[in-house]
Amino acid sequence: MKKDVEQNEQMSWWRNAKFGMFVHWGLYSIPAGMWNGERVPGAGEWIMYKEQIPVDEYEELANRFNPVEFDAKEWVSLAEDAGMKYIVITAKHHDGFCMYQSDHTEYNIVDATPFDRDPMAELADACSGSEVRLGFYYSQTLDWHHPDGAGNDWDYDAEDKNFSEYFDGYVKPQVRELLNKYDPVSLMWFDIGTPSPEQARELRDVVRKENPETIINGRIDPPWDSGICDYESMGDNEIPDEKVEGDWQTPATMNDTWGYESYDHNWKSTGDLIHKLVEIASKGGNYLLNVGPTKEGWIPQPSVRRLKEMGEWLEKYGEGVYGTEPGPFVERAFGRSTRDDDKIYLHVQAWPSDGKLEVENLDEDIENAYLLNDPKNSLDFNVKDSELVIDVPETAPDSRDTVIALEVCDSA
Ligand code: H79
Repeated sequence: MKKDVEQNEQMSWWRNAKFGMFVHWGLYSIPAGMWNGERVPGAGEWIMYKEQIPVDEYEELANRFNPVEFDAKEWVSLAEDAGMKYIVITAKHHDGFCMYQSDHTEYNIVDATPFDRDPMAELADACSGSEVRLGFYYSQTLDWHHPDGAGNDWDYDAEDKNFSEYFDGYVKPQVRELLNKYDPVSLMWFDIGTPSPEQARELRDVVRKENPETIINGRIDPPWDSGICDYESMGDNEIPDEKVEGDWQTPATMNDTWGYESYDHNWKSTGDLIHKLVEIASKGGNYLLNVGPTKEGWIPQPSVRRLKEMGEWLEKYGEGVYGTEPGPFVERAFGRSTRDDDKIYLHVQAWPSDGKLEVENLDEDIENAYLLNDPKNSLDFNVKDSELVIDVPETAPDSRDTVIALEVCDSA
């Protein structure tokens, strides 16, 4: 499923990045999964739709949105600590509320809330003083607030809707506005597909015209494989079984929701998250891992802890992730592999109990082997038939994933 990639050069930072932070934050963070005292099952950012909350009533949430604990610098430094190279945040999700000051609607965080600050401007500012790039999620098709947007048939009669009016008169100007106002926007993340390929192309052209370097994700594109985008978007939390040619990304949650839900404690362990990052890298992809900040502007502590632990792991073993490509094999009993031009990285997740790591059918000339956390000390190894056997310490330096670097002879 090779994508017809439009921009090779602009993609290079993203290819190297491998790991980004997704942020779902909006009015839905206030009810946090509860409506009229009851839990609403499913993802928190869908609450307006699931409860068919009338626009007038949902709008009232804005009067109470005052996330005074929001600190853009802290979020960006958390991303840095986690080893994440970019942030993609909801500028507008399906509920239609704009998390930035827009000239095209007053239904935005600056004009409609007591908070009276523009968190997107603050984030853009914080990112500009860091290595972390900024991207925006923008719901281009669903908009439950706009009378001509798709999805809300409890307030608006579908027959009265004029989607082109919404798309041409509102979506395109807002996308232009975002790209202009928060320049540079490194990535635009659209969702669920645009109704027609023509509209997807037009929207792509709006982005290209404002900033040719902005990367566009796969969900701008209705069939998702006609090459209107710059990379393929997998389904939510979907990791493909095998390696995939071309550029792709898995957007994923740390628990079972994108927007904050007060009662969702079903957190994946740090080990599981590291395994997912490595699995995605080993298949050539990019991991966009979500946090759902609270109505106060806090990133939930369980997320912070996991992200910091991932960052500590990446601090030691990141060379086996960033800038890598799929390795010589997708999966072995002990773990996975990635590679770059002169090294293969073995991600050992099931440590051998006898101090011997056996790697069969590795058709490469190995010159040197060492643990990435201890590069000065080479590991002894020998090759018999086509089996490589490496002498490794008895206990795993990291029981979740220890990376062994194999320097390979330049065969090119
Ligand atoms: O932003 C996150 C989701 O809100 C968004 N994509 C990720 C990144 C998304 N948009 N659409 N979908 C996901 C598909 C949604 C399906 C469902 Fe439902 C929403 C299943 C349950 C709630 C729609 C409403 C189908 C049943 C009820």
